[in-house]
Formats: sequence, C-alpha cells, structure tokens
Amino acid sequence: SLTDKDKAAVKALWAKISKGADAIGAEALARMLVVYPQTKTYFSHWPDMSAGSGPVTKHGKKIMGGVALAVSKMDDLSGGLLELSELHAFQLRVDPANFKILAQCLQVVIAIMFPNDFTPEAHVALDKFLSNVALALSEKYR
Ligand code: ZNH
Repeated sequence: SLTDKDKAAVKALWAKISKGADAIGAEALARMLVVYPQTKTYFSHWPDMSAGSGPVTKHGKKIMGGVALAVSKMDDLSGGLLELSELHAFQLRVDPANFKILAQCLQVVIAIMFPNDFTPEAHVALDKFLSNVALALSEKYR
C-alpha cells in the first residue's frame, strides 16, 4: 500500500497538474478508446467517441472528478471510492481489467502534458496510487 512518501509525492504532483485535469481526462479517455478499442463497448450509447467530441470531453472531466476524490481520500481509498466501486460493479458492469488500462493512459497523457513534473519519483508514486485506486474500485466485484 501507499507509504507516506508515496502520498506526499502524489499530492505534490496533483498540485501541479490538477489545473489541467479536464484536459488530461479527455485525452486519456480518447486514447483508451483508440488504443484499446474493446473499451468502446461501455460507451456505445454515445453519438461520438472520437477525441475532442462532446461526450469524451464531458466524461473525461467526470473521471478526473473521481481521481480528485481519490486524491482527497488517499488514506482510505476503499471507503472513499465505495460508491464509485458499486456503480462500476453493479450498474455499469465495467471489467476491472479496464481500470489498469485507463491508469496507463492517464500516465502517458500526464507524461506528455507535464514532462517536467512527471519525474521518475512522481511516476513511481502515481503508478502505485492508480493501482490502489483500481483495487479500491474493484472491491465491490465478486
Ligand atoms: Zn468510470 C462513469 C470515475 C474508470 C466506464 N466513472 C463514471 C463516473 C465517474 C467515474 C466519477 C460518473 C459517475 C456518476 O455520474 O455518478 N471511472 C472513474 C474513475 C476511473 C474510472 C475514477 C478510474 C480511475 N470507467 C472507468 C473505466 C471504464 C469506465 C476504465 C470503462 C472502460 N464510467 C464508465 C462508464 C460510466 C462511468 C460507462 C457511465 C458513463 C455514462 O453515463 O455515459
């Protein structure tokens, strides 16, 4: 699990990149849909799944709202993300393997948009954090 050092590194990175959260979310989501086209099945009700489209932009923002929540609940991710886990497990029925895929896309986009802030130290902490977020989101699955 996350050490105090990991938590501090994630908070420091988030302080630098959160101003770009909406753009990060939209880019990461668009990238996920292109690179891992099997993820499109969950969004088949959208009229347009291309980068820059209304639904991708809007949903990218929502996802990053979830990431912001996770940053604020870093000390208790299972509790903090309980409702989101239930939503993804029971209602949306998202295969939890996809949480790892999105985590990877988020990191690629953050590396591109914030190359100076995404140091190896920030990278390792964010990777660990997003793995823990994925675990917390997967908790309600059985
Ligand atoms: Zn998710 C939704 C978050 C991942 C799919 N999401 C959602 C929301 C949020 C989130 C916040 C909204 C809710 C409400 O509205 O209430 N996600 C999230 C996060 C993550 C995620 C944080 C990680 C990190 N998801 C995901 C994935 C997928 C998904 C991976 C697939 C692939 N989601 C989803 C869907 C939905 C959501 C489908 C719904 C949409 C609509 O509505 O359209």
